[in-house]
Amino acid sequence: MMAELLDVNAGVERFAPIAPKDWAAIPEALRPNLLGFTGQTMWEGAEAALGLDAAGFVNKAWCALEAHSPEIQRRTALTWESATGALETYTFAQLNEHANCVANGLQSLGVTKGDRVFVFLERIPELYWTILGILKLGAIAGPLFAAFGPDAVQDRLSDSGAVAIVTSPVLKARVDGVRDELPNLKHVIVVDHRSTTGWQRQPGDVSYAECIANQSHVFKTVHTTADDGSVMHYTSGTTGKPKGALHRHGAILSQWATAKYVLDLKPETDVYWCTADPGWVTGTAYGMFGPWSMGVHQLVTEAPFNASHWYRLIQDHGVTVWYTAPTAIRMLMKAGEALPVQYDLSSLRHLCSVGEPLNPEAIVWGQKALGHAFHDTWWQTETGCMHVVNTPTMAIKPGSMGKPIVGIVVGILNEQWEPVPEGEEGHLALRPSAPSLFKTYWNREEVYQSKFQNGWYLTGDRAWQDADGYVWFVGRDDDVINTAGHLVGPFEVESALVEHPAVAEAAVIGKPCPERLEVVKAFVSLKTEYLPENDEAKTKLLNDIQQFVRHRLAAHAMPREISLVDSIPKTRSGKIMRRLLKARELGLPEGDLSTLEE
Ligand code: 6R9
Repeated sequence: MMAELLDVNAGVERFAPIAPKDWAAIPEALRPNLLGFTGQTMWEGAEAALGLDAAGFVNKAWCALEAHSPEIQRRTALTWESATGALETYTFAQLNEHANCVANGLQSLGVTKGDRVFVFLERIPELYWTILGILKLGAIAGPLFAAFGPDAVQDRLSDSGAVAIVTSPVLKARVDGVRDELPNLKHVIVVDHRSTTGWQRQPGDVSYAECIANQSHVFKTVHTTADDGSVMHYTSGTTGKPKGALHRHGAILSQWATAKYVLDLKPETDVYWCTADPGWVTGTAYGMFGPWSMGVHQLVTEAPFNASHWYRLIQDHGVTVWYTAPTAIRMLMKAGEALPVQYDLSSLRHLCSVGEPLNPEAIVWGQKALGHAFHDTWWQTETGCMHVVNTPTMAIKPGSMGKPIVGIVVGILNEQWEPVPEGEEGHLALRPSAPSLFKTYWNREEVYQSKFQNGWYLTGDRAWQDADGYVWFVGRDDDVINTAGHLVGPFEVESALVEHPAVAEAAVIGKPCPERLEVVKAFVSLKTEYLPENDEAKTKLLNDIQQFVRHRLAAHAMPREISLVDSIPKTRSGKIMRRLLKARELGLPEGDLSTLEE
C-alpha cells in the first residue's frame, strides 16, 4: 500500500539499469576498487588519512580545518554568494581563524566542554565558522534552520538546556519572544556586523562584533574523543516533540570516507556544492565536515531555490560535484529542458541525491539534460552518514537506493525483528557499526534504546532487497511526513494547531504530492463558538489557522490543506487514528477498525 502511495517504484521496469561511464571497458575484477578503495569497512584508513594520533584525540572541526597540509590550508575552502550576489572567499586557514575567534569568545563568556550552543542564522559564512568554533571548544553545536518560528526554537533550546545562541538581528525577535521560558539561556550573541537592521539590546545580549570579532585568532582545540558529543540535530518522530539526535566527534571517520568514496571528492580539482542548509543533517555532514575534512572547496549560496540561478551558479563557479535533493530535481525538471541548454554546465562530473525517494524519471532526466545520472544515497539524521548508496562505479538500477556501503549490513525484518526472505518487504534495519551512528536522543534514552532490537538498529523505513543486494525504498514505517525532504512530525503540527483559539482537536497526515513527495494535511474540529457562519468566514478562519502554524513552527510544517471535521477518529485508548484519516483521504481500504472509539 505504501509503495502505491509514494509511487516510488512504479514503472521501474521501463528503465534499463544505467551503467557507469566506460563501464564495459573496465575489467570486472577492478570494478569494486575503482576509487582506490580496498578496506573491510569504508571508514578503514580514515584515522590515518586524517592524521589522528593514538592518544584518542578526535575533533570534527579540527579534522575539517587543521588536519590539512600547509598547501591545502592556503587553498579556498569556501566560496559564498550572498542573496544579493556579492562574493566572499575563505581559505581553510582563514576559516580556522574565524572559528578560533568564536571559540575564544564563547570561552570568555564561560561556555565550556559539553555545553549546548545553538546557531540560528541565515546561510552566511558566520553560520559555518560558528558551528566549527563551538566544536573546537568541545561544546555541542545545535544548528537551527532559519525558517523556524518561535515555538520550534523554544522546543529545541528548552529540551537541550542550551546556554547560548548565536543569531542575527532579524531572527533574534523569534528568540526574544520565548526567552522567559528558557531559564538556562544565558547569552544571545547577535551577528550584527553584516546588517543595517538595528537591534534592541536586552540583558544577556552580546554583540558578535564586540565579543567575538576582536578575539585572538589562535585557539588550541579542546581535547575531545571519538565518543564525545559534537553536533545535535532535532528530528521528528510520530510521538512527542522532535528529539535531539546527538552525533559523536567520531562520526567524522565515516563522513570523510563517504565523501571520498561515494561523493568521489578530489581536493585538487573539485568545486563541490551541497544544496542542503546546515539546519538539517545533510548540510553539516556533507555541507561541512565530510568535504572539508577531504580538503575540498565548497560553494554556498544564501539565496533560496531558483532554477536559472542554480544553473548560473554551476556555470560561474565551475561546480564539478553536486549533492542535492529530489524535490529540487523535480523543480528543475519542471523548469524545462530548454533552460539548462542556455548555460555551460560542462564542469559537472558527478551528481548525487538524498532525502526522499529519487524517481527513475529524475535519474533519466539528469542523464539527458545535464549529461550525468543522479546517484541516490539513503541515510538519516540518526545514521550520521550515507548508508545505502550508488557509488560512481556501480550500475544504477533506477528506483533503487543502491547498496549498503562496505562495512554496513542491512536487514529487512519481519515483526519479530528477524530477516525476511530475499525480495520480501519489511522493516529496514542496520547492524549498528558505523562510527557516525548517533550517540543518543537528548533526554530520551528510552526512545533511543527502543530503536535497537535483536542486534539491529531500526530505521523507521520500509524496504526490500533484491538478489543483487540493491535496496528498494517502500515508505515510512510510521506517520512521519516527508515534505520536500524535510521530516515533519504530526504531533508537533497538531500541538501547534490546538493552540489556535478556534481549534478543539486536530490530526495531521502526509498527503502525496507530485512535486514535494508529501504535503502536510490537517483535519480540525472547531469549538462551537468559532463555527463559521458562511463560506467567506470559513476561508478566513482556515487561512488564519494556516498562518498561525506557519509563524509558530515553520513554513514547511504549515498544513497546505485543512479539512473541517466534526470529530477526530481515535482508538479506544485515545490515540489519533492518522492511518484511517489517510486511507479515507486517498480512497483506500480503511483496514482494521476494531480499536476505533465508539
Ligand atoms: C539525510 C536525511 C531521513 C529519512 C529516511 C527516509 C527519507 C532519506 C532517502 C529517503 C528514500 C532516499 N530518505 N534519503 N527516502 N530514498 N534516498 O534526509 O535525514 O532528515 O533524518 O531524513 O528521509 O524516510 O528515514 P533525515
